[in-house]
Amino acid sequence: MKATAIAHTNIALIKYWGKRDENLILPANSSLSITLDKFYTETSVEWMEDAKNDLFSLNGQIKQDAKVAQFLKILRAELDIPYFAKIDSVNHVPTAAGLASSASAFAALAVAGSAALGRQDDLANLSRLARRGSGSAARSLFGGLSIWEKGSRLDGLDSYAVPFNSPLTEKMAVVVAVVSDAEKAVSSRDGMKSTVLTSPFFHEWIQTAEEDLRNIKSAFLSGKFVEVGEILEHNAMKMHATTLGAKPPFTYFSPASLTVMDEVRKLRDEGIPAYFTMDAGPNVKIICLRENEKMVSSRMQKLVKDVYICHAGEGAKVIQVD
Ligand code: 2P0
Repeated sequence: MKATAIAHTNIALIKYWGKRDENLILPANSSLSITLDKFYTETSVEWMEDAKNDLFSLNGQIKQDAKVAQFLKILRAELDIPYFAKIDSVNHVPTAAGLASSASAFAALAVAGSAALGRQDDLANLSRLARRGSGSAARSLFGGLSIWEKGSRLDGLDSYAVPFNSPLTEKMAVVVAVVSDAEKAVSSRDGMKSTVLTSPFFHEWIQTAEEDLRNIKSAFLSGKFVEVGEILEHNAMKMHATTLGAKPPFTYFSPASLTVMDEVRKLRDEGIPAYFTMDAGPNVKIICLRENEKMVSSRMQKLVKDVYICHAGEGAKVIQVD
């Protein structure tokens, strides 16, 4: 009754920002992401017939984590199992990368939790399960590009991710410019909630995000990188604009994020197609073609401390069953 799984982090190119159901973690809009090859979480789950409580360790240290505790309750209900679990999780995400790991964490936990019961859940089901831990985790089930369909059902059964193929997937690089590894002041969960409740821009964000998704899919299918880049950058900036309209207003931009964005614009002026995106923190991810990744990375190294070059990574998988 023990299994180990790995899942990689992902970066959204069309962002998930806002829930239509907080409890079931159902998004207000569909999103599209690329799974990264460099950063992943490895998690083993052992369901223990005699245990009186769950035991969770992260990077070798026992931790109390409310989101993990809640997710284990959901796993027990969904997988129909009465036992508590022993969970050992290791994040292969350098702390200095300042990248959120909840996507890889809950994807790995869902996959290992199911495999430890000897179940053969399909990927859609595992994606649905992972979503209950953290929305973006639904997308980490798949390698390359993945689309999390928002679905329309109240019970969320049609809200899960599916893989999406493009001739660009293997040609692209994601250069992560680490501006800061500090804990974010406003968590994505709280930030999203406040935006939904108070930002007058939220409605427009949702309307245009669906349009962005349609357009980026078509650009990806026809292999038009510049179009992909323009859409993803605009989409990210619109997401961040909603936070300035929230009450109280907040932003994930830091002065250094803006400096990095300026440098990306300069690269474009010089003829290098490179585009930026940002998540619920100050680090900037630059999407470019592999052929330009070294140039982009060396320009970023002059501005920030840490830079990582990533490519499309693989989907979540079971690596051991004991
Ligand atoms: C995304 N983010 O699409 C967006 C863009 C951050 C900015 O998904 O509340 O940790 O656990 O569902 O998945 C981060 O939010 O939030 C996120 P919950 P999650 O990647």
